[in-house]
Amino acid sequence: EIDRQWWKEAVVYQIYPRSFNDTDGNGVGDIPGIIEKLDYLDYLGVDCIWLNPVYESPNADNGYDIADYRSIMAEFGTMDDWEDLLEGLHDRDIRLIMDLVVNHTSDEHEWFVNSRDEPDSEYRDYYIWRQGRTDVDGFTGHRGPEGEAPPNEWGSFFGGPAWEYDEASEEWYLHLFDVKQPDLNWENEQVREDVFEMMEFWLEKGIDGFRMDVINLISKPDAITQHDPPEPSDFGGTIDGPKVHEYLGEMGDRVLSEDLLTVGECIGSDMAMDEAQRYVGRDGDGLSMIFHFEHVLLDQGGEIWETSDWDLRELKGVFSKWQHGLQDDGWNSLYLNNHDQPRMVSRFGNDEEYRRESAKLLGTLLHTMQGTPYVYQGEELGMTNVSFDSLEEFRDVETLQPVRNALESGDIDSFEQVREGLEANSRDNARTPMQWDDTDNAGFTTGEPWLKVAGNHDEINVEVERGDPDSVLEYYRRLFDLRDDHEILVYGGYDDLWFDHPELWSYTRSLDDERLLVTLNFSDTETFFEVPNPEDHDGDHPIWTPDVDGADEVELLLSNYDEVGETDDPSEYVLRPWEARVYHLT
Ligand code: ISL
Repeated sequence: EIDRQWWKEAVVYQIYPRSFNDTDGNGVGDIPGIIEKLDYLDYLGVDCIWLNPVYESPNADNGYDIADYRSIMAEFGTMDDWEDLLEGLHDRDIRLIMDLVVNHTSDEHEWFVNSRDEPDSEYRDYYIWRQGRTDVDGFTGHRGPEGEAPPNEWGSFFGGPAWEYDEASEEWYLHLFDVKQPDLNWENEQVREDVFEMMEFWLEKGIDGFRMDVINLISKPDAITQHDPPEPSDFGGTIDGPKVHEYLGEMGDRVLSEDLLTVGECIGSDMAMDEAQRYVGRDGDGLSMIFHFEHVLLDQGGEIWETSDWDLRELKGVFSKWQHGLQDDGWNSLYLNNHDQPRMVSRFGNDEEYRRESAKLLGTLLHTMQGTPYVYQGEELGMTNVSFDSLEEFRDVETLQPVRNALESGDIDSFEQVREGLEANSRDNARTPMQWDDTDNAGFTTGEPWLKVAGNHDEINVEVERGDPDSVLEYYRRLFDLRDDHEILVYGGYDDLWFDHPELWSYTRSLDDERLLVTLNFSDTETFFEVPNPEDHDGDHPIWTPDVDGADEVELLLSNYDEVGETDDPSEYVLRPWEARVYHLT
């Protein structure tokens, strides 16, 4: 029998408030701006909003550096505005999940201010302070006073060392991200208690769950206390650290319940399925789902400006692994975009000649897998990556800092040298203002936008797409409707069909006697599809052969090209460039 949950059936829409809609003309989006667009969200038909951090913050990392967990960033509005937003969403049957950022705080959070300035206070141990090393000859990295080396050689995710020296106390604190994002010490029971109370504060306000930022980094390995450090940049045991499940289990017992949507962001390049199940399985920590990174790392290189070639079979392999891995125990999140990722259509599709087709194809993929789809603002319009003419046009710390470091050290000579890579990879691609209309600032602000507006906003925007039956926007609305109408899309099992095909991604979904057949042509050319002969199949995955003649009803549920005959034989046909088809067989 099916284990039904609202969060399995939901489509989640992610709002990055800074870039969504500005009502006061300061060039920064705000909460009243989201309220102004409630009817848009209602028309769109999404079920839940994930709101990126809106808490008080000095914005070293756009709100992921929180100075006060219980108040709203003044730039975004007030707590009253936030409460109006929650009410407006709930009135429209849209739920709200909040970003929970508890691996680190801002260095301006009063816990850290006390921790740094009052080394004898109870707050010292809220963060991770260590002595430096004096006995390291070969160390070539950044050193503290008198040549002291940091406690170990970890580098920050944003470039440079992960330790910062404090002159007053002559110790170093750990920051896996920016120097203004000191890591909390989860070993300290009082830290955990304060975090859980803060979560209760928001739950009592009526929110429907949490998206948990880098939650698999909260438990640090013993290595940070040892003077035999891992290689530079090797975080070793920080990922899925030794006590992460103990801490999350405690959080589960204390504050979480099954009716909440909880999604843990878990960084890392290759998670074993039994580890995944410790987070989301029946006997796991009780999270609804996690965000893993395996698919979005396929085209990445070592540095922020480095890319690597990806192959469709690798992408299929990642999805297939997770589809099968959590099919019977656990649940998947489905995403290609978020505020940290370049735009999917520029990455995995063709953002020029086949922008519409490929945006729809990728949307089809995300909404016809087993799991909960996450749609990031602008994805529903087919928004693309942007071009940046100089380093000054970027805003993101993850882009700016490593490039500045590399320019300074001479590792690179100029912006031009890394421009192409940054244009492919930078998180700022995702953060350009939402495109509402074709006016100068795309209807986002009457002021000067905090980050440039994409040049193509005159053709890609809500106003032109709304009501246009061929638009990406209207197609996304159909995808949401389809999930509402067909339980098989939510709960059906997944099987690969013709897995080793280099350009075609085809699979089936099955629930009782019902079948779906999905075929996606990931190429600029026509590609022939036929249901493969099971005898030619290597047998890695069970294969289902649609008995087309035997089916009572063959229905073309969805296609991203309009002229497809409903009577076309679904067992073999030619797919046009970036064509996607979903057949329903009963
Ligand atoms: O790995 C990344 C992109 O592929 C990084 O951009 C990102 O830092 C990582 O995914 C962790 O992300 C989360 O925590 C960061 C914050 O900057 C991101 O915006 C957030 O989503 C630190 O809080």
